[in-house]
Amino acid sequence: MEPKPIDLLLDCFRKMLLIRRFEETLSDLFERGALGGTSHFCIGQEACAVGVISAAADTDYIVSNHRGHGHLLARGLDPVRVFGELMGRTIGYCGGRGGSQHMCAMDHSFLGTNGITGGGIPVATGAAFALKYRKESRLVLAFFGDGAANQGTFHESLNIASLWKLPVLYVCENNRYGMSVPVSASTSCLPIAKRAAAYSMRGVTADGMDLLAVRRVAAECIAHVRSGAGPVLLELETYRFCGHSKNDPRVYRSREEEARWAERDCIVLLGKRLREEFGISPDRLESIRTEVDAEVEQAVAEAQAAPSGDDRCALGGVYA
Ligand SMILES: Cc1ncc(C[n+]2csc(CCOP(=O)(O)OP(=O)(O)O)c2C)c(N)n1
Repeated sequence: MEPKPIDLLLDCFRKMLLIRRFEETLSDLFERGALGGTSHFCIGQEACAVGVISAAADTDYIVSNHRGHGHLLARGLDPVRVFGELMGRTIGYCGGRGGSQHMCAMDHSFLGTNGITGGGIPVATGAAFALKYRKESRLVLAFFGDGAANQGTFHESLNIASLWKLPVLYVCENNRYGMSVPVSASTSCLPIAKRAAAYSMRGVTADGMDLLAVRRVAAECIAHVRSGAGPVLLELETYRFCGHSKNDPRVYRSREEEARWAERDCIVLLGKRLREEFGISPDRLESIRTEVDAEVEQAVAEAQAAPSGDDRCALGGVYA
């Protein structure tokens, strides 16, 4: 039986909180020296991942980028195993070998995060070709940033996907910056969705801070793609509240600009709508928050207690 619309929205709210708490906790772990290397957090962009992925089927493929924890958790992956992967534990989705930027979960139709800017776009396009070739009704969600939309891979992929009417929804999370470069200084054509016209395909822009808007527009795009009418380019206007990666003092933008975007925090906006339009009590929302906080704390403890990979594990999956 289909869940009631309000239950779906509450689940979206819960997932957005889970992603936010997960990323904040990860940031703390780095600061305390409990984790090495770096990571890219998606704090602020939660409505994009949750809105699009909740509008798709669980069997639709996902291809993600370097900022992929939100996409993984929105698909319903186990936070213990995502933390485990980041900590190099054998319980991680790739046995702890992949880490943040090389994490896949084939049994969740998650084809992987990807550290190469724009690198996932042709992977998604190839997967869409395979689906069409096999006459499957599934489609591919390809997530990438505004910076990636300036890579050759973006243009090559959209061209062939449109020509061959491949079942792929290209989702550009325009968070206004590629590292320190504002989109206005890097991109000749704005909004980015307008570029779809160059490839005779549909291009749509939506408010990436409004979960309900993202879900509604994504559902329309997905229906179009699944009907066989060809790919769609969906651009979501959003903002990363954090730096590009772990050590980024954000000298390239003002605190005033950040404060303006913080007023449109997608979690705060959804909470407000759930209370005012759907009659959900503040207590109920607060108890979801408390549950999520406890779940994340428990997930970190379980992942930390799990065994680390050894030499044998490191060589697993090496065939030649
Ligand atoms: C081919 C390639 N060039 C450069 C980089 C370095 N790099 C890592 S993330 C990033 C910015 C990507 O910006 P965007 O696509 O807008 O995604 P965002 O980080 O904003 O989510 C760059 C240039 C890279 N990883 N791969």
